[in-house]
Amino acid sequence: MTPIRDRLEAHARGLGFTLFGVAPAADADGFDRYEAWLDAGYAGEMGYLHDYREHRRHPARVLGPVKTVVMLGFEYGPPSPQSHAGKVAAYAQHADYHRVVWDKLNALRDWLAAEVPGTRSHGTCDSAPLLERDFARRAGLGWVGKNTMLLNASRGSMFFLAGFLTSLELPPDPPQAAGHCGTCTACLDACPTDAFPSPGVLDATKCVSYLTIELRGPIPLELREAVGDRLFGCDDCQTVCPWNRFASANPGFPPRPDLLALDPVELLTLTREDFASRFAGTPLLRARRSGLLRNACVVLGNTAGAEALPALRGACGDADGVVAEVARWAVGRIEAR
Ligand code: B12
Ligand code: SF4
Ligand code: SF4
Repeated sequence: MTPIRDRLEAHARGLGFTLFGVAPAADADGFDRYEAWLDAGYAGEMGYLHDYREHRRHPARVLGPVKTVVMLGFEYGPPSPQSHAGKVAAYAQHADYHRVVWDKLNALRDWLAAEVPGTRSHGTCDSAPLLERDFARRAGLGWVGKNTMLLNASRGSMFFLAGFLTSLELPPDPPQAAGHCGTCTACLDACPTDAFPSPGVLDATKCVSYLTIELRGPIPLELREAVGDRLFGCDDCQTVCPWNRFASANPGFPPRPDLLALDPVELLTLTREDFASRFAGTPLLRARRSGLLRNACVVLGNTAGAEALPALRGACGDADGVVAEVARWAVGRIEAR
């Protein structure tokens, strides 16, 4: 009979995970790096990374009887073209991946429990304190590039990672021993905000992804211009990476046409209720109305002409102080042009 490891891999691939590797449930190799990164202040306001800090040392803090950490990759592929200014990062042009990936992880858990009764398993994708890139490297899925992405030599980096922790003992795959960045520095050179203090280390407080998605409150003045036309997230350190010539779209996870046609001027007219219904089931909800309208003002301040002024002047009176302040900044920028 085919070994359970291979049957599990076949089942995971059938569910749409194109990358599969097995790591032992051991201390995270990168835990010291993680602590140093937090202590340097690079996590900014992402308090959840400080909470349960110690839990990331060993996966047993997530699932007590864990013996094996299976790491999986689910591709979202390169960005699709959009009809207006205001780029949405490739991963966010689709339905919210969390629900999609969690459903697949639950299906994998149920399948394994039926195959090997008594097994306990728990799947996670951003939902548990697990250093996902660290375990992915350990499971042989790829190396950590100078842009800090987990990169695979046949698939690039445009995929989500998920961890499947199980009490079943499986033979581990060899860890990825070496990186394949060589002398390349394309990602470091392309970063619009110069967010890498050194290769392989990201100061999240400068990263456009953090500034447009995670940060509540105003984007620091000195970084607004560099945000450019990025409305939600950023892909620059991935799109310039030569390994992403191998990144491919996932027919099982198509982009949502409405997210490819977002108009930052129109976004400024969204009420709280409109925002909730318009973006239900999408990753953009994470920025909340305040964050998304703030970002729309920054994009318009950087790219638009006088045609955006009426909407921006309307936003100057927004009850949300963050939106109102950035709208005034954008009006000033357009008038100065
Ligand atoms: C916080 C976070 C962010 C922060 C900080 C990102 C960062 N680079 O640290 C912000 C908001 C900026 C961010 C942005 C993005 N993110 Co994010 N993010 C996370 C999250 C929740 C935690 C990451 C973390 O702990 N960072 C702290 C640093 C220190 O840890 P780390 O990056 O994981 O790196 C570890 C290893 O690489 C290891 N390591 C590195 N080199 C080496 C070498 C050796 C020898 C060893 C032993 C270990 C080692 O050390 C580190 C500590 O363990 C993870 C999900 C998760 N649970 O892991 C998603 C995650 C990393 N993000 C993801 C994505 C898709 C993105 C974006 C592409 C989204 C976008 N388009 O806007 C950008 C990419 C920006 C970038 N260049 O990283 C994916 C990445 C998939 C992949 N292929 O790598 C993840 C895994 C989410 C998921 N479930 O798929 N993100
Ligand atoms: S996602 Fe954009 S801003 Fe963030 S590190 Fe990469 S290139 Fe820089
Ligand atoms: S762009 Fe070059 S240096 Fe950066 S991750 Fe890709 S191969 Fe490595």
